[in-house]
Amino acid sequence: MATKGEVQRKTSNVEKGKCVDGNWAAAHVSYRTNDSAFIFPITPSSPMGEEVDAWAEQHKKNLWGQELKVVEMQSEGGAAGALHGALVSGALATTYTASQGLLLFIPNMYKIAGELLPTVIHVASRALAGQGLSIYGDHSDTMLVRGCGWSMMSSFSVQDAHDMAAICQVATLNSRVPFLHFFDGFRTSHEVNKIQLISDEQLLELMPFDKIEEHRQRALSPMHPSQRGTAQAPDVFMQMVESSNQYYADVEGHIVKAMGDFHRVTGRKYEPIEYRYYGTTAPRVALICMGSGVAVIDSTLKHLKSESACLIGIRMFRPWNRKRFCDLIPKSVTRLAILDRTREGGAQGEPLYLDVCTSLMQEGRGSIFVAGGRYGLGSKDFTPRMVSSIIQNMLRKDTNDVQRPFTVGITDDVTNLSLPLGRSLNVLDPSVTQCVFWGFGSDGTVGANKEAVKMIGNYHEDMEVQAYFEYDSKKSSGWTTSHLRFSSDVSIQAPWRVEENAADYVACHNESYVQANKFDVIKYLKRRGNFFLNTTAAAIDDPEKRLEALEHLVSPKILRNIAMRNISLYIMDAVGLSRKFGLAGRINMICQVVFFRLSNVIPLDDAVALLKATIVKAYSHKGDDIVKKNIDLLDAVVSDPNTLIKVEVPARWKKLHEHNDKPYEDRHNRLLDDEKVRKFMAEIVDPVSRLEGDDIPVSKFLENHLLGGVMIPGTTKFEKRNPNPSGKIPKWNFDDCTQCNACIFICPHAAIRPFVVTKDEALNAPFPKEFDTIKATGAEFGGKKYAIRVSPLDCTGCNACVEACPETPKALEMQSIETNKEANEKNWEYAYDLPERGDLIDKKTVRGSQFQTPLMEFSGACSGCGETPYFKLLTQMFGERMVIANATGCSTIWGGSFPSNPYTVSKKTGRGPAWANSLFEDNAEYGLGMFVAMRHRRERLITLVEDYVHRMELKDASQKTETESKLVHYLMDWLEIKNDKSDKCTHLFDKMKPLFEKIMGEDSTTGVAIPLINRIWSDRDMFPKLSQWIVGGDGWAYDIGFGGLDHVEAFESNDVNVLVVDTEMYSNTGGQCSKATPAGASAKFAVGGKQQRKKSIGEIFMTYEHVYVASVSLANQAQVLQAFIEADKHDGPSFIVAYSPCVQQGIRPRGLDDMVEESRFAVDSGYWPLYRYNPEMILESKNPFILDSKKLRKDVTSFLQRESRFINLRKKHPEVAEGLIMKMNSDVHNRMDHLNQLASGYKAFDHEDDASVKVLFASETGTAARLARDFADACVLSHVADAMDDVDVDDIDGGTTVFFIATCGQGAMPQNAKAFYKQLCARTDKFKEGTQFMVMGLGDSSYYFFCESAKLVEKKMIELGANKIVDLGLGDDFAEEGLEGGLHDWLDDVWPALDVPPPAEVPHITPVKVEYSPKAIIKPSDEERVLHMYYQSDDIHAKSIPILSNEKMCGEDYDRDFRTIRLNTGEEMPYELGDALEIFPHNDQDKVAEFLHEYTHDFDERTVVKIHDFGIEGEVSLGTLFTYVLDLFGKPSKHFMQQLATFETDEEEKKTMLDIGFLVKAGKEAGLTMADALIRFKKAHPPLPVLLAIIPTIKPRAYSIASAPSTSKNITELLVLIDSWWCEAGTRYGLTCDMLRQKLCGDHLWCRMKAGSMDPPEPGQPVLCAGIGSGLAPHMAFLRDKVRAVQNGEKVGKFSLYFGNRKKAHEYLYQAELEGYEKKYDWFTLHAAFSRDDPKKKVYVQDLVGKTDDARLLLHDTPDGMMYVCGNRNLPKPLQKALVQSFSKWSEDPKEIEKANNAMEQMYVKNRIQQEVW
Ligand SMILES: Cc1ncc(C[n+]2csc(CCOP(=O)(O)OP(=O)(O)O)c2C)c(N)n1
Ligand code: SF4
Ligand code: SF4
Ligand code: SF4
Repeated sequence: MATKGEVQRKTSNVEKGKCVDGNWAAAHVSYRTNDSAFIFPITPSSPMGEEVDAWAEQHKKNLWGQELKVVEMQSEGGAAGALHGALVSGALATTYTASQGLLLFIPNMYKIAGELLPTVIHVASRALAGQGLSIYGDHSDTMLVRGCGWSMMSSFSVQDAHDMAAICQVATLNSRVPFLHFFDGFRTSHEVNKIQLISDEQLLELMPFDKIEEHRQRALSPMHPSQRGTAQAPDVFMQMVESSNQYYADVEGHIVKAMGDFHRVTGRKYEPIEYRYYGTTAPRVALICMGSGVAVIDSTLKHLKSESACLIGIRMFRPWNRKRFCDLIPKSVTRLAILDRTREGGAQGEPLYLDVCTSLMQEGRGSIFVAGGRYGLGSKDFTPRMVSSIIQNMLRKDTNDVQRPFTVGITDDVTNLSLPLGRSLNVLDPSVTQCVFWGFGSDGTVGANKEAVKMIGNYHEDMEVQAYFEYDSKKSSGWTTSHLRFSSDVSIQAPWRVEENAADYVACHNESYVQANKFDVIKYLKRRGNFFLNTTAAAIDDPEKRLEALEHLVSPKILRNIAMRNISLYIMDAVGLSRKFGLAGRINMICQVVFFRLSNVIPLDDAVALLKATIVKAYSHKGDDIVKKNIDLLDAVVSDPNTLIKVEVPARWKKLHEHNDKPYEDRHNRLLDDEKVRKFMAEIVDPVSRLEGDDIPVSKFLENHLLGGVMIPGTTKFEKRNPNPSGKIPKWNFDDCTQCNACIFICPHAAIRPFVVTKDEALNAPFPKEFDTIKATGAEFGGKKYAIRVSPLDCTGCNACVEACPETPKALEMQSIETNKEANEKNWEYAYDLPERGDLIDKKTVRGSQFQTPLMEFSGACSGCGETPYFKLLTQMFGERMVIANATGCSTIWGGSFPSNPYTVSKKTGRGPAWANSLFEDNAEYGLGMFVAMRHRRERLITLVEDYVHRMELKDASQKTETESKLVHYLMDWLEIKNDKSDKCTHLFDKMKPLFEKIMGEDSTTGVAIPLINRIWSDRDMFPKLSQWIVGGDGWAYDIGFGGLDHVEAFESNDVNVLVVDTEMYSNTGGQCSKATPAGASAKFAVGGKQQRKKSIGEIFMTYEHVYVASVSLANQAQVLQAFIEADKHDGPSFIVAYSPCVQQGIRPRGLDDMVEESRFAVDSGYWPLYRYNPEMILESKNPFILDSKKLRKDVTSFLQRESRFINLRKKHPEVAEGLIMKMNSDVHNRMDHLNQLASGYKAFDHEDDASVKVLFASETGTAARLARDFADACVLSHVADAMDDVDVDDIDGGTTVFFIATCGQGAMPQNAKAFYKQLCARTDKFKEGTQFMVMGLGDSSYYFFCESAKLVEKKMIELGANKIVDLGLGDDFAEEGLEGGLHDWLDDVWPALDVPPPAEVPHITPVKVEYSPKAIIKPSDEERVLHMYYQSDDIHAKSIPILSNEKMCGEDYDRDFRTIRLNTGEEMPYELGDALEIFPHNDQDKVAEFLHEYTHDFDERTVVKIHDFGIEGEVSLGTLFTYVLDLFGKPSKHFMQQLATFETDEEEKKTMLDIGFLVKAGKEAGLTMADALIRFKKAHPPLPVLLAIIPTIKPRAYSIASAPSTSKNITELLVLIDSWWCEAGTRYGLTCDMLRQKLCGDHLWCRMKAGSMDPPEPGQPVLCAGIGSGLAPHMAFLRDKVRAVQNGEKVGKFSLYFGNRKKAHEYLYQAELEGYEKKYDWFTLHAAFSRDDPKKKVYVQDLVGKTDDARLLLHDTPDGMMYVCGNRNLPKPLQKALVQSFSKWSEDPKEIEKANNAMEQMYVKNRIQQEVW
């Protein structure tokens, strides 16, 4: 054992001491003594591979003058095979590995040993994944390979790791037996220590060159051919195995000799087994141990000068020499404690224990009492105190009292194996200075400490140093601790953390750690020690105020301890200082100055000089400016003693109450309503998060049901760890927000969310003023408000949301977290608890998806991580029915680090993603296993359900309970929809669940079915249609897991979805190269730049043809969403590869703050193409490949310049980089050409000529793109549709172009058309003759800027001389028939204009699934149930509401019928001011019966059918279906006629049907309905399933509400015009009107509440309302609300009402009420206009607006005045004119008019004019 004092370290023949860690030490020898290394990253051994790779790149030479050939393999399995191959070919080869990696070596380890191939592999020993994954150290991996036939040598320290590497190398060459050299992962591999290095000359002196020669001569060679690895029969195999025995017998001799030679050359002496005893008499107890534990025991015994205990340290574990071992046990020893750092469940003892026991038996020492113990699993700290407790245990008088087996380091209160710990024990020499530093992940503390240790160690020869670092499992922004020790007197052998009360100096670089409920940072500090705190309190000049600030900040417990223990407290505002010098956040250097000043380890001046040198070295590559700033800052801190303040600790701190930190459950009371969660948080999470997890006893893990590594979901929401070094969070500027939710989509931490809230909820917020809301757009959100809120304590300040906001100006900006801090925190908590409302909206749009609560939130990923947004979206889309198999990688660390679980459950249902990780290499197989098992279980469930249903159907009604009948119904429904990939099955199960429970809980009439029910129940988890996801990083998918992944994708029946988050490197292990790393990038293991291009993995899977493949990026949110939906829908395997910006890529200049921009650059430059390959399209005879990013908009070098991984290579090796970048450039172009060819698809190949019509789209949400693609498919002159930005304006010159253009927000151009439009505007040259075009615009007519983008493009095209061949098409989202209505009309003109036939294909009809039921009649109650099911289905959500009154307003005989209808909507259907009520009408039953009788003899209104559509699952009569569901008496559309015509055989009749003239005429003359058309063209006679498909369903009609909820909460008043029209056959009524005019008080209506399209005014706002006819309704509501406000004493703004109707005498609606208000209130002005009173002088509303001043005064001159317009479509235009008149004061000056016009337009832009028109 090489310890100072006893080892002759300072011989003349050694290099100077060097501060290195264990990995470096082993790698340093290994590099020089090998030819090649086959590597693969795994913690904690990866740094060995990284070091040797870096040295090779620097052209360092091995002993033979060559560079080590370093080859990274795809897995350790691969590395093992390659190692074997290299060895057999005569190389000196090696590898570095650990843990799971070592397990993958096992088969080859047997081979290598069997073939007696000499090698030394180096293992940083680590735990194996079992119930959980641990990257930390123990001997589980090495002990598992002890049977492979390798010699195994253990190192105890960093010096050993270096020396043993050399000794093993010599011994293996001499013995031919392969060697495994191991040292403790992290404890030794990452501990920095000062060691003596062996020089090249010394190594050369040791190397047995003759043996190397022999090894080479034994190699495979055609010069002397031989054969290896033959198959052997039983006759010879055993003898061959036994033939190598002698070699094993000789190994020990070779080791001893190598150690002897090593001693001779270096002066350091080692033994295969080491004996230590520091007493003077004779020991009674011996402790047996391997690894760093030996050093702990040794230090303890030395300190105790123990008389009773000695130590036997095993260095040579294999071969095991029992004689050597037993001979070392003194005769006096009667008891042995054997310490294993591994656990073998179920074995009678661990490996070392077993070897010792058999040795004692065989050497005649069986009388010795033996106890086995376990310690230090997964890097549990092993300390002198534990050693002492082991000795105590062994010295118990009676052996029966000795605990055996035993454990140390934990409290095992279940099996009671653990030993109690005695008092703490400081075994270190007093000369050792101990220091602890608390840092914040990535703040540079750890790096600075590493530098400091080296600086100190190198300062003078005698200075000994040691450093050890700890981190939490967060990917960044977690805590770090650095444990440093220094001594100039003694060597430091102390492989354990600095212990409590032992440190001389503690520094806390993050002030949040000292707050209450955080860490006990000063527990390490000894009495009178120095404590340094970096805090903003230090910036306060007034000492008393400073103290107050400290008292406010620091936990009373810490303050009290400081005072009680006479600790010297120093503070400095390092953050403020660094900011002053333009180095925000870079505090590490100045904190180092404080350390040197207070610790006195070396003179301050010298330290500062050294620090400056470090600065130059570290920051030179960032430019002189940065170096200067750092040095200036350093000088400022050194020269100004006031920067560091010594705090006069007040006596009052002694009296502070120590225990006033709140327990966890109090702090999180709001969230902890589940007892199980509460207990888990209090007993497990709380101590772990305070870093007191070591103290949790075993029982607590069992009590919390964590056995087997199970963890409860959703715990990250409790952490609130404020992971935000920038101190900034986004602020929402709601005025500029269009509610697109792009910001929500991108947030990596789910820390920003949209909330849909009621007005009351907004008002009840803890800080209502700060709870900004705007009216939620979209009819789904009836009366609700939209609010964006940010969680200040979860936001990482990454800026991604701001960047993603498409508006100009942005509707989000970063602001200090301190602004409105409390309000923001409280309002977030409040909003977080509000009801989830995602189910109100279709989640298949980007906007809709983001209203779904993410079921993955607040993960531990780096700020701005590009992986997490994809996972979050997955949970939003499929979260309640998804199962995830996650390959080991970053996503398992941020996604599953105990006890932080970001995967959570829905508050509403308790359901959420089920997540599990197996390993790195087997994830695809693991996920497939899950899928196969679940499919199998589901098939069983289906059989059981079918059996049950069948049995129950055989029974008559009297034999079944009502519950059973109901359940059977539901089960039948489920059987029908069981394969529907949505939440439908889950919802159906929710309905069945109580029925199951009831049946199982009560005596059933059908006893026989009960066992069946129980069996079904036991598989109930299979009722939902699960979505299996297999996810992981590129390292998994491209490399180690590729074989498995390929196998899973290869089979069509594997309905699994794969998501690969491609960071283009192994991010989790620190950024090593994978096959996804592109050529030209430098990464670890490829520091010299990767030479090969990355594999196009998507294309590989496309070759199977049945795999859905997509390549996606966050740059195009709609495409990501579409790919996810398509992948899930695809019946077969899917594969999505997603570009994921990562901190390891070194994005410049702002790191991951630029994540969105980075993604855009990657796509725009073609670096990351976006595409989808959907096999389902083949079935529709369409090209399955769609290239979603066609055009290269940027040069690829513009992307490469943004990332360090490319830039660094350029700096280091410009010529290499140049070549690689050129290669990348040509790769990108070739790939895009190739993808473009695929996208042109077979349509292009079918036609020799190029397409003569170009189809282009501008699409924000994907709708315009979809319509354009459908058009391109249908049009024989076009091939494909492209985004406008994917072509140049020149490309359309001279040709025909068809545009599909959407408009977003207030008239903005969609993202993917902006560049094209810019080009168009910049163009001055006219288009060539023959350039022609047409535009289909898509928009929402409730916006002023309806189809604005389309209009702009059309205008520009015309200006540039292009010929418009079809008028602008207007697809209106707001229209009843939706976009399609306008589209169909437009298409009618398009086909003739292009001179092509309309698409020949038959309109697509999907028949409704319907079958005739054997039942002759259906019970009315069953009909009722079905109707309820229909109206309450997901798509409808209506309620049955009673009518309170239905009164005519205009007198009985007046020809127009205005009515007020009052409904008792009650509490169940609350409404907001300005809402509308939608009423579902139904047909007349008699008319329906009449129609059916006339239509067919095959069925009539009584016929019972089973149906699975329209949200109905079950049996229903056709009478009911045609009466309530189908709009049989609606006007037939052209589309309906086209569909009907497909069933017509008579060509003449068909022609008539398709003749639009016929439709118009028949409508006019007879008010043609669909029923009429079906009878008229009776011969077409579509069968029932088609009939049900082509007749549209009845749509509700919306009526504005005239009452105000503030005065009439439960009663809703409608103002309705019973509209009728005349045709030649007589008066016709609209369906709803017809129904309403007949409804009486007490009748019920099916209704649902809908948001009005206008955002109601606040009482104080000035308002101008203009309405005609029933358009008065919302104005009445606003007015009534104002009146209520006045009655409540509120101040109200002016209200001016302009109302118009036909005749004053009859149609002055609400006349008395309005005139009453006018008289009473001076703030109210009434203007009424009647158009038919005087035929010569028609007065309209707009006339009055134009003539009066109100508009100018209330709107133009008052900044917050609002205008509301309600009436028919003809109203807004003349009103706009009237506004301009009023605004310009009737001026005729064009300038004034233009000004007024602009003011009016601005009002629209700012949403100050709102309208509801029909
Ligand atoms: C057999 C095995 N070898 C190595 C490792 C170490 N390891 C864990 S995660 C990882 C890299 C993961 O990279 P990638 O799949 O790209 O995912 P990312 O971390 O980038 O998300 C490695 C090498 C392991 N866990 N198991
Ligand atoms: S700054 Fe980053 S973490 Fe914070 S809300 Fe925005 S996207 Fe989310
Ligand atoms: S407009 Fe900006 S702030 Fe508003 S939802 Fe969209 S991205 Fe978010
Ligand atoms: S993928 Fe990159 S950015 Fe994301 S957590 Fe891992 S290292 Fe951090």
